[in-house]
Amino acid sequence: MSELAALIFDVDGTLADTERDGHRIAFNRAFAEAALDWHWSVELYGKLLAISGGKERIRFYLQQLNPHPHPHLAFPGRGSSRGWGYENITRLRGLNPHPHPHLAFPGRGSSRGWGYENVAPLRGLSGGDNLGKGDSPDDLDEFIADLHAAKIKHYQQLLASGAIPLRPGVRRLLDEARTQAVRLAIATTSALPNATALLERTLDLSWFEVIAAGDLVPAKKPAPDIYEYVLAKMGLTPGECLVFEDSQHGLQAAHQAGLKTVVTVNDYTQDQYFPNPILLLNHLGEPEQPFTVLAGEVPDDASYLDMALVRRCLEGSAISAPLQISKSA
Ligand code: XBP
Ligand code: MG
Repeated sequence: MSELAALIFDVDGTLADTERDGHRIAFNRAFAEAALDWHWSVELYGKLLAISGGKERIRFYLQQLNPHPHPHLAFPGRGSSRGWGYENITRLRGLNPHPHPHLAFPGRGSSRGWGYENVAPLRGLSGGDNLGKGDSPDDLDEFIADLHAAKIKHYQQLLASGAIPLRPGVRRLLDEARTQAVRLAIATTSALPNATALLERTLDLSWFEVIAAGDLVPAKKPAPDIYEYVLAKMGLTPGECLVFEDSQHGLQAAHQAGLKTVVTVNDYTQDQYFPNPILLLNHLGEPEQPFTVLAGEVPDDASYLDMALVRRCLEGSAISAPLQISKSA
């Protein structure tokens, strides 16, 4: 059996509840700033979280929900309607007046497919009203990149205002790990500036030996790539590490990389299906704020996750039966 060498943490939803009151608000502010009349409600955003990555999420929204655009996509210095601006989206809307009624969330491959392969059939239908010069998948990429850059700025402003605290037990566990010289790393789907901004604001960047984030790997969670990257960078085997995640995608990514995982659910993930986590908790717990164990085994007197329990988790095998947790759990 391997000795514990490192803890690897997901960021969003695990270190802090960043999604509903952080990323979501930042997306909406970026949309408003770009004069788009898009709004991601708490409920809709919960569904959109099935798509990993902010840029990918915007692309999916454009592709699958065919949103009602505002006449101006105003990015300073870019012109008001360049490339994938109003006229193009309007054209697509006109041709497809009944947007997809459901959020079907197809597999990762197909959710990437906005661009010429989708536009081409519509061009045919438009009776020769071809898309203009400069309308290419590259233009859409640029549009999404601009929108996402604006979102990053708003997210960082939210963090700077102190709007997003750490979840219970996170700071305590990290402190304890550091006193025991257990190495620390981050594996997140979020863009690097967003991850580092949260760490700087709430913890200390220098505590983390590796911060693997965003586009560093081509395939985001649930693909295992980000975890495989961290393991390679640290020169560790999966058996020497314990992962902390909050979502099904995260658990899948870690499992596929062969890593044992503790899951701490939150409002957005509490109804997800978690096959075989080592431990499923509502949060890591504090001496004065005990955790609730949703699946897995802990000693009778354990009320929060400390390093002794972390080591026990690494020794244990995953719980045997896949569990579906319920809201009341
Ligand atoms: C979090 C995500 C991210 C954030 C937005 O995944 O899915 O997409 O919602 O991040 P994880 P960016 O919990 O694995 O970190 O806008 O920075 O991409
Ligand atoms: Mg997460």
